[in-house]
Amino acid sequence: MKVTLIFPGIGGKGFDSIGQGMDSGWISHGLAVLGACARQRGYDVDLIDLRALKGWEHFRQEVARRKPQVVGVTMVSADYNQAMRSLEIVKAVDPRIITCVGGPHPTVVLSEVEGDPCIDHVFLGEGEVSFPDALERMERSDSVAHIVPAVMPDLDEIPFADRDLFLNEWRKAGYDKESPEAPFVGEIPSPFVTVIASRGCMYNCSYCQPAERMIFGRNVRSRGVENVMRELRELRDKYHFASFMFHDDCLTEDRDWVMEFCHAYMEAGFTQPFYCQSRADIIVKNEDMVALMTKAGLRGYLIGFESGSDRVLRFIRKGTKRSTNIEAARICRKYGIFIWANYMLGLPTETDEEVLETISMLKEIDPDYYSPAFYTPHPGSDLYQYCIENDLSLITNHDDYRRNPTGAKIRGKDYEFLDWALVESQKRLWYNSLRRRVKYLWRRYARPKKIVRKLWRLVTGK
Ligand code: B12
Ligand code: SF4
Repeated sequence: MKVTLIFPGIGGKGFDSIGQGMDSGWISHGLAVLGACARQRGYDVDLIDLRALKGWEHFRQEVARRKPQVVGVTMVSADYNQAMRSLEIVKAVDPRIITCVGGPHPTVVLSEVEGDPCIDHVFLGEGEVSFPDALERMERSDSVAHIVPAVMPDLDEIPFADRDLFLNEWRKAGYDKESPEAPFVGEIPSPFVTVIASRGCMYNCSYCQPAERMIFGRNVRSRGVENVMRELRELRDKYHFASFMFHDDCLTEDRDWVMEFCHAYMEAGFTQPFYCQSRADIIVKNEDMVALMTKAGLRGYLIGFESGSDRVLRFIRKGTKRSTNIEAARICRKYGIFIWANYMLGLPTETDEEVLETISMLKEIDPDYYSPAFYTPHPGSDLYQYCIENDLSLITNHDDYRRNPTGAKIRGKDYEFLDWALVESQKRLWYNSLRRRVKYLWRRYARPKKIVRKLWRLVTGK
């Protein structure tokens, strides 16, 4: 049976955008692992990535040319429009094609997709077991429920994500890099890959939960270190990756796992630098873990600092304080770890003074990368519910679920002031700019080899 998976994520960079930034430079692990699972059961699987196509007509031609019997579309809330348009086109090409959707949006807002005439089956939660099981039933012409319940897979038993599903498609669009992913910051080299070692998150931030628990369950599940090492060896042999990133929501919450991984990584002779997500409180409580991670190759953390106001941090149930955020940044600087700072402006109940506190915190943190968002109410989260109950949401179209700071998201905010805050939050204090400039010049010009080469050129004129 021929199965075509569809990645509709063109909300960020649009059609024909492969290789551009995070939005168009990374694979979907969800589809890559589902593809691997379906192949393992003997199905003929391919993928259409809208980011590698020229437009909707191109998509229609691809569906018609490939003649799938089943399509599987993944859907985050922000991609709802593109996912639904894909499904409409699939049914228009051939109404006999069986259409399946899954991913965060169908799982947390089932009511928006169930019953849609273009969707035959909605898969809840993780699909590694339920999707191939359903394919088998379809092949035997047995009935499959319209809403297919989640089955949690054993993460050490499922195959590794099939990155070639993406790479092969991207190649057709002219992509010529060795791996199907692009580094997102300058200090880590290509080829680059992303890896996921665990699922779920034990924290309870109100702008995120309970959606994460709805998708991945209440408990965090980690793959064994050996299983992750085996995947890294495979990725090294196949794509010769020179750096990588853990996509896990919060890899560092399992300190024992991280310590074991760092030892295994070094013992296996890996030296490739890596990034991962973490939290300020974890960094502060586990400086020895940060030290070991640095030794193993950690180059940077993505940290959700979110706000510089203790009241706001309490309101969003972040479980951290302003002082924790600043201390975490100090520890990162001490170990030379780059900081990618995620933070939000325009949260419900946030005052202008509290926005100023976020700005002043960022000036103290002096991150290497600023990743600001205007708070965007995401379905499935408690804060979304708060916004609905208090009539705050200004989201009228699924495209607005992108949290990029480009438009008004909730009522009662002065977005002109927030636009100013956005710019101001990214201005460094003069002495931090100077320190960074000196460090940059030192790194660029003050290497003994470079100095000798320069002197040589000066003397010889060559
Ligand atoms: C890495 C990541 C990114 C990366 C890469 C995204 C990508 N291309 O996959 C980047 C930084 C680019 C990114 C961007 C965005 N992200 Co993001 N991201 C994540 C993160 C941390 C991991 C994603 C992942 O790989 N998960 C692991 C895989 C295995 O899970 P999965 O993809 O959900 O797939 C499983 C199931 O959902 C299901 N499934 C999925 N699809 C299908 C399809 C079928 C047919 C079936 C049967 C099953 C099925 O089976 C899969 C295997 O179990 C998640 C949080 C999380 N832990 O998942 C947030 C998350 C998905 N992102 C989110 C958001 C909001 C965004 C953005 C909209 C942010 C923005 N810019 O405004 C964009 C949207 C980009 C896009 N089109 O995907 C939200 C989505 C919430 C929602 N309601 O939709 C999440 C859940 C985070 C959160 N808690 O808020 N993201
Ligand atoms: S925002 Fe991050 S730390 Fe908080 S609950 Fe969500 S995934 Fe966990």
